[in-house]
Amino acid sequence: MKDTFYLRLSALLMALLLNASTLSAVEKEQGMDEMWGEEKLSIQATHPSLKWFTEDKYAMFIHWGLYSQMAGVWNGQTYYGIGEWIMHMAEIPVQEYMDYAKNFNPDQFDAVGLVKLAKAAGMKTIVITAKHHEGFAMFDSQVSDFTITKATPYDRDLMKELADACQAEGMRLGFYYSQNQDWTEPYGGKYKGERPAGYTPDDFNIYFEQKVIPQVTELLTNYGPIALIWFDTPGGMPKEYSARLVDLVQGLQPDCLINSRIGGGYGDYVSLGDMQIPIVRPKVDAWETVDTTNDSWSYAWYDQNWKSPKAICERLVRVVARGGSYMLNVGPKGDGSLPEQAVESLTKSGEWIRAHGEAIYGADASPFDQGFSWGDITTKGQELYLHVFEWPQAGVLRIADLGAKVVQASLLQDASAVDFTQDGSILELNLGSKVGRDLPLISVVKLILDQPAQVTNPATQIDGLTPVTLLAEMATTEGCKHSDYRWMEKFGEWKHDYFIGRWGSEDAVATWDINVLEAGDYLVSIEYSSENDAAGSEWVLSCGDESITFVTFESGFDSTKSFQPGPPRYRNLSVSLGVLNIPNAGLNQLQVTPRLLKGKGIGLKGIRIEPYR
Ligand code: H79
Repeated sequence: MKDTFYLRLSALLMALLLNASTLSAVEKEQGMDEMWGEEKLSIQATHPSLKWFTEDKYAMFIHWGLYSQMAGVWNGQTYYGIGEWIMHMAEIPVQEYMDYAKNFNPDQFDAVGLVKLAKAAGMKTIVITAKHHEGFAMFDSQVSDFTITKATPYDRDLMKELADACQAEGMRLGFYYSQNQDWTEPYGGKYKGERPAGYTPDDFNIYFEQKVIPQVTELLTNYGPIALIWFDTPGGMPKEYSARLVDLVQGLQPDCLINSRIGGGYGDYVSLGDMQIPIVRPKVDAWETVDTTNDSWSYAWYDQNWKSPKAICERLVRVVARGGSYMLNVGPKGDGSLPEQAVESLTKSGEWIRAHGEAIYGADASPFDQGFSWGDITTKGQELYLHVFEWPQAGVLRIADLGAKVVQASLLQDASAVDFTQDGSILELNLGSKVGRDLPLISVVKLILDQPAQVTNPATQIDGLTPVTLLAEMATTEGCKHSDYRWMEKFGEWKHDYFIGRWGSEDAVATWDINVLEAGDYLVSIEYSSENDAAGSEWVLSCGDESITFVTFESGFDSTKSFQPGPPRYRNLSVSLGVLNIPNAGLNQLQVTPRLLKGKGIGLKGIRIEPYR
């Protein structure tokens, strides 16, 4: 049952539970994918501005609004989750929320300082919330009184200051604009108050004409060149509105890019699901991952889950290596200052990023569609950059089937030579020991090849040195299905798990292509979840004539169910299966098939293969 359909259904039920009083019929029909515009993966990357977008790679996202001043607290109670949703979470009445603007006084905001921080972080664009779902304009809008200049004690147009600072520092500027949801606007999507008498869903048109069109016009008229306009949650909004926005943006600033969450299948590039870093290269031309420095998008006093500088660098590299761009969010406090930890992690990661900019900016995706156990690869023509996240034990790193000869290998940090051998298809680099060396957060090995890499064998490489995890995303399936399981640990903070499930019969099979660099014994373990009715299922994991038979157990589910609405979150079990002999090096297939199926079988998340020594 834990499939996408079920999840859509649960998202729908969730929406009904939380929102029943204010949802229109159209809104009730949407699922999460649609709400995020995620199913729109067919976009053609033709806009000329995609040139800078695909070269720059890295942008700053800023979530800042009245909710930042609340910091996750309403009436003395803390609401855990994505902070910008506090109006929804705490069910704050519209008038009270609007009156709260009196408390917004961002006298610590320093536009120049912010732009300098983004620069130090290695970012090339800033995209800031001009209006989030709360409906509050963080700019001086003439068509609403719910603005920073009219509803707060503060009277400066900070978006103007930010625009000027960006201009002065050579930083691109973009605006986030919630075009569909507007919780304080009587005709807006998901209005949180009582709809006016005689309301029909068609009245969305009034909101759209009187607020969205004029405000987007203001944003694209009064703030100089706008690189990007970032729309969000189009779900339920008829396609014509998206089309009108496209026309408006193109008419006002033809160079301005539009993300896919404009809805209706429009947009110049694809925004993947929030915080989603793809394991396998997405089959789209231009895309981005949006992510946060901690968990919440907007400032929340308790949220200390800061990504480390190294984690930020790794996430950027993984996105660039899959061909995408990365936009990382910070949430300023209500007074406009930034949490110290955000400044620190951005500055420290920025030092690495700028020092290794050659391997990031303007770089192309890895010639392999997936990463490696030790790290990941970016390229520029005949140059290959190996980003070593995990320094290999014994200092040896192996890659097979590059389809080119290595001419030179060196460390990017100091251009020191790296020893290598290339026998047949296997390249072996000797990085040496890391002991006693002053190494950067991530060491990058630069390879110069005699021609651009030509990978004809994209199978996952089992290098015989490091443990490799074959994830569900990398498998092909027959009679079973890939599923994306999402859950929230705190409100609205979506986590993803991918697995193979819905095993239809004992003929079903999941297959991983593996390129085994060294024949021999491997220790195999699997990670899976299992509902009670699938417990006692029996399975065979095989590679050619060699196999291991095993039985699976109920994995139990997490108690977050009682705290958050939504489907139960099944726990994953990690179980060691035993030793598997792989007699032949080269291309092999690793397969999992049920031998005795109960229920729909397990949710298979991954298989770990480790040299048996
Ligand atoms: O701006 C950030 C989020 O506020 C915004 N997108 C990022 C960039 C966003 N808006 N909506 N969502 C993300 C999806 C959120 C859905 C949820 Fe819910 C809100 C899940 C739980 C609360 C809606 C209401 C769906 C179920 C209940």
